[in-house]
Amino acid sequence: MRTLLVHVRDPQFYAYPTKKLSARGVPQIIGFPPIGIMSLSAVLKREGHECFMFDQANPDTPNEHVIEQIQQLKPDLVGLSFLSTTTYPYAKVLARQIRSAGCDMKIAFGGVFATLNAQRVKTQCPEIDYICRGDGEQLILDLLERFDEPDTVAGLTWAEADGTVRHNADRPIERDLDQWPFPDRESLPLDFVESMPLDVPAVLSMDRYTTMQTSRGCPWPCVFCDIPVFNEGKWRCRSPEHVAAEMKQLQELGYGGVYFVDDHFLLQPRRIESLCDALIAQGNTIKWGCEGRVDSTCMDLFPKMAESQCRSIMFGCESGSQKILDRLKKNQTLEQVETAVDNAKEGGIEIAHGFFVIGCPEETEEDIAQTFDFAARLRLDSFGFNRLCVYRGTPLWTEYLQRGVVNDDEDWYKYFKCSAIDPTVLSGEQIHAARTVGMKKLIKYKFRHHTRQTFRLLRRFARHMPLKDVIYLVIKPFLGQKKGVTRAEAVSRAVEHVEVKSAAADLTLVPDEELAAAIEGSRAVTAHEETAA
Ligand code: B12
Repeated sequence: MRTLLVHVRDPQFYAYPTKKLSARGVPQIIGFPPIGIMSLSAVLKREGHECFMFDQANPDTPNEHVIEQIQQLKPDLVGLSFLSTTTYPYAKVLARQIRSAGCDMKIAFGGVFATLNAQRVKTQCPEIDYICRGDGEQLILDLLERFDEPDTVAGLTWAEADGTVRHNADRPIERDLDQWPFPDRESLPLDFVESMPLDVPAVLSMDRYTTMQTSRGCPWPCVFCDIPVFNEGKWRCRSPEHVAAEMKQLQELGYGGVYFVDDHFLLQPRRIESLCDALIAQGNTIKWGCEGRVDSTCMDLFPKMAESQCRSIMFGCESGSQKILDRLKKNQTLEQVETAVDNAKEGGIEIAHGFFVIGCPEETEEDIAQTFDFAARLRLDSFGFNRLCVYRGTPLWTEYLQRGVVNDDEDWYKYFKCSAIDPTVLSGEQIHAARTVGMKKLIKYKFRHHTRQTFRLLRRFARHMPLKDVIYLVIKPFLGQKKGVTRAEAVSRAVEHVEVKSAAADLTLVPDEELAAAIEGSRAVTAHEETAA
């Protein structure tokens, strides 16, 4: 059968075309590749199905183009894949446009947001035939085989002819991940490069870049994360041999950077050790990066990870206040954060990155100041400070329901900065002011006390960004507010994403009837700002 898969995304959010062709002669995108649809494509092709992929990070494949292709290729199934609440508005509009162009094949949604909100999504989007929940590999095969018996496909949400929504039983969590082929990265005529201006400096290189998932899930109950619900609190992994074989294939294909998008990579010491041994034995040259908790028991393996080309580890540090760490149910201490970062640096990891959140419930300006001071003292090479947001499916959302801060029926498809809705959170202005003060202190401290480390990082930035933009990044917190968008501000916005994230959050609040116009409007504003810049 023939399937057409689209990775839906807001092209202005986390994906920037470089406006040049890659060495392979295809458009080059700064961003993460859509390994969800790439994984499905590999499985479909292995079973003899045809599969065509589109990633809307590519400015040449807007909705109109995708619809034209659907009309030409006449697939049996169109699968729309999207990650988060922020992309749901775009997926909704695309589905409606496909239907209004007269296409009548089956359409399916998949991904984390659709999984966690399946029945509501099916009710709000009657244009969609199926919501595919959880892992998609076996599900999509079963669906193609039993199109006309949707009640027999586990993990499917669909509707009877009279509109009654049916929510089939969950699919048992798949533990044997080695059975799946490596993602089909070569069929999509796009190359990805990481580097700036992403706000997650995965491995910071200008080489051909991709992501890989070596395990799925995370069992910890952090209040802001929905992954334990998506994975039923379970963690499962691929064998080290399977992962090493994929790295070998990527090396042969000319990839230079790989980021493991596992929810918690640093979990099983024996597995990591075997993987590193295999990578070292096969002469791996790909720089790789991963994320993990600071209470990992794998820290004695950091030197071996570095030897196998692990360049970066991203830690969920979150806060410099123990009170806030406890409020977020991080189950970690400030000492553990410090030890993990020290161990990474001692172990030879080039980039230790810290993720922090500000704007948390019960957080004071003093707590925010402590967070910036803590980040300054830690031996981190890079850091990101995000405003805490709340999504349906997280423990924080459940708390907000109980406190009457959100309402499931009205708010399920929205995404809120906590400061916008929770009275126990400082106001947006207070957080912004505390952030500016904290950032200034942090930058001064880094230059004074971690001088070599800071210059090394700036030099790395300068390899991938114009020097004046790097300088602007450093001095921005010291500048006052200006009117209009300067070129440097546009770059900084791309790097920091603060306004872009805000706009994405606002878009989820727009009523359905106004959605298409709002998306067009936001594109027009961005295009205008780019011209002005
Ligand atoms: C890598 C990543 C990113 C990358 C982008 C990756 C990309 N391709 O564009 C970056 C860093 C840019 C990013 C940004 C954001 N992210 Co993010 N991200 C992830 C992460 C860690 C891994 C995603 C991934 O690659 N998974 C691996 C692939 C193989 O899995 P998959 O895509 O889910 O696909 C599988 C199934 O879902 C299913 N499937 C998917 N689509 C379809 C379609 C069909 C038809 C079928 C049958 C099946 C199916 O089959 C696939 C194979 O099993 C996830 C966490 C997670 N575990 O999912 C968070 C996650 C998706 N991100 C999240 C968030 C919040 C964001 C941001 C909004 C953050 C922000 N405020 O800026 C942005 C939004 C970006 C966007 N455009 O949507 C949340 C989403 C929560 C929510 N309810 O919205 C998650 C779940 C993290 C979390 N812990 O909460 N993210």
